[in-house]
Amino acid sequence: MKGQPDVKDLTMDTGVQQLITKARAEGIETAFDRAAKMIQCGFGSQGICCRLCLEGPCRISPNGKGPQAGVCGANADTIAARNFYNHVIQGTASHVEHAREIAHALIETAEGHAPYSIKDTEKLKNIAKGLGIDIDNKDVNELVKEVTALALEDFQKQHGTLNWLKLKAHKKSYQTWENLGLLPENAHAEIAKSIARNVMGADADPANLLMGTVTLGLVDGFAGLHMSTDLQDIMFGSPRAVKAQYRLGVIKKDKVNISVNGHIPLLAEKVVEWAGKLENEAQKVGAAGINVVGVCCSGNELLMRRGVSVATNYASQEMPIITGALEAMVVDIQCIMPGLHQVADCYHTELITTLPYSKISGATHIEFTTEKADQAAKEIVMRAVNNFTKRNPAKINIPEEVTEAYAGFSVEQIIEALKAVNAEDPLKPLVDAIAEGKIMGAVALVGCTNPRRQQDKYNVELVMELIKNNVLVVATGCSAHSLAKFGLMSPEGLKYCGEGLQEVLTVIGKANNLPALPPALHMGSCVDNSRIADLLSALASYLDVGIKDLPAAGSCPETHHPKALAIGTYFLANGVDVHVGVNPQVTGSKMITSVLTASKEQFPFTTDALFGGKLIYEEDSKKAAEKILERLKMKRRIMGLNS
Ligand code: BF8
Ligand code: SF4
Repeated sequence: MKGQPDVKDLTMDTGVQQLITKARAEGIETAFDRAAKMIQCGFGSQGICCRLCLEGPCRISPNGKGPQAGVCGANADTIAARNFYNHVIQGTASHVEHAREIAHALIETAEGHAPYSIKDTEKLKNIAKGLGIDIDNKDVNELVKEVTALALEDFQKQHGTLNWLKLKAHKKSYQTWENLGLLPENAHAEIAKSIARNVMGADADPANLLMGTVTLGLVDGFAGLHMSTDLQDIMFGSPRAVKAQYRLGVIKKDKVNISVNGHIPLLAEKVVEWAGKLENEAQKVGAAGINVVGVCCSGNELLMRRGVSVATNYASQEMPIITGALEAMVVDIQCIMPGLHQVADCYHTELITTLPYSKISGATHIEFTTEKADQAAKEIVMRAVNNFTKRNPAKINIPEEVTEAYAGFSVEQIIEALKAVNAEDPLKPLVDAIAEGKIMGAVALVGCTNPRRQQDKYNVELVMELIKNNVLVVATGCSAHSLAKFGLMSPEGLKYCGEGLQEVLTVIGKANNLPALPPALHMGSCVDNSRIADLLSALASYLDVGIKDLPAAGSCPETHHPKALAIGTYFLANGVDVHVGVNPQVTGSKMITSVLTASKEQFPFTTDALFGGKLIYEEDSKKAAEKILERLKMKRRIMGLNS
């Protein structure tokens, strides 16, 4: 079609380019083309459009020439603060609901009502001990019941603070939050309070609204991210290093292909299990077997624990369907494009929703409950098998490329790898390398891909720049997939690293029978950003400093989801600098922009002054890398290290 952008400008992934071209030829519109057509609202882009009541919508004029307050008198600062808060509310609610689902599944498992088992009893015992539970003479099911009772208490307790916050928070961060009166009470109450205070005519003090946002960021971190990861590890096992395949070439022409897309691994795990059990059914319809592939964070969950291949990440989630060889796309919740349905309609692919509160009109709905997990998974796999015969061979076009890369770097795995270098004091080699300047610092690449940005380019460019400057990189979410595709999660990526980092990765790699560790370590899905926090917390405790003192930062160059803002708030509250490469929609307020992005020397009331970390908004990856490096060096100087 005339006027459409060149596919090369939409994504760096040649497989995705191939399929956007195919979709265009078939008259199918994808997210990339929709994004190119979308006219962005200038007011919304700057966070100064308010739709909180029916007096509005009200828009503040950013150039000062038009209205400077909404009908009720709310100014740009209040409106931008509320909009930011609303994003964080949405993100937090998503993660908290994820954690609650897993807690319930664990209880049902312990009570014998759900067809799952407890895979990591070691982690169960550690978490139980950390929560203050006496573990002596108790069997696994008793311990699960006690641990999950304390998890569910975090959704209802009326006094004190979250059990998971007490379990996981670094003591210095805890002190800061307590001193500022920011400790959350219970997850559900904090979400409800946040909605109530953010409503028209309630809290209108932008500074106070931002403090409320931080409390919610803590809820996201502890009752969302940490709780989800911990309970999932107990149930499905803590990840260990795996070699896996990435890119659309993991879809196999001769097999029944099923993709899982979403976040909560309860159903995805079962789909993999049933795919294994029903191989013979696939052979009956002429297929060579059943191939489950991952998309987005469900993909990461299966990848980390089972080495399941990842087909693609967020922005290109429609592409597996466009190969013409996908029999079913199974989705649960979050980051699932409603547009999948329109694309699936053009093929034989069955889009299957599974949760009662997350449906897409026109999709097949097979309700998933933990009690009936086996029935649901079996039905899904059988539907996919039956769909194999409905393929249109003329429409099949699967990109060939596949990249091999490592994943599975839980904190447990990282410590294990370090123990091969120093069994008694595993963190010492890492800390020494940081002190000697062989490693300049650590950056977590997190978040998404976004159809508005050239896919993978910004994630990859930023990391290339960082590792060249000896920054150790860990990654989660869809951004990890970007890095894997371009060789940064394999020992071959060593050639892109600076000398110091090369040396350290080689020593640790060799001690673990690898030529080197990959320059970027895949730590999991988005809830697994908790693993990054755990690693930082362990390093801070080892050095007897705060997390805020470490030369560490987070970065999401291609993010799109409110969850990323919730996660970012949690890391800012710990004093970790957070870079975003996509407009955070607050720039219409000088005050909010300053609080979040100015350093403590520039402005007295900033997240930098209060917590020790600030937001860096920079769309250009090279410039972002420079800004991140500058902050890492500043933190090194404060710690007395050479920069
Ligand atoms: O939680 S990285 S696009 S799939 S929001 Fe979504 Fe972003 Fe992917 Fe996972 Ni996270
Ligand atoms: Fe307008 Fe105020 Fe209503 Fe927002 S809350 S829409 S600014 S009147």
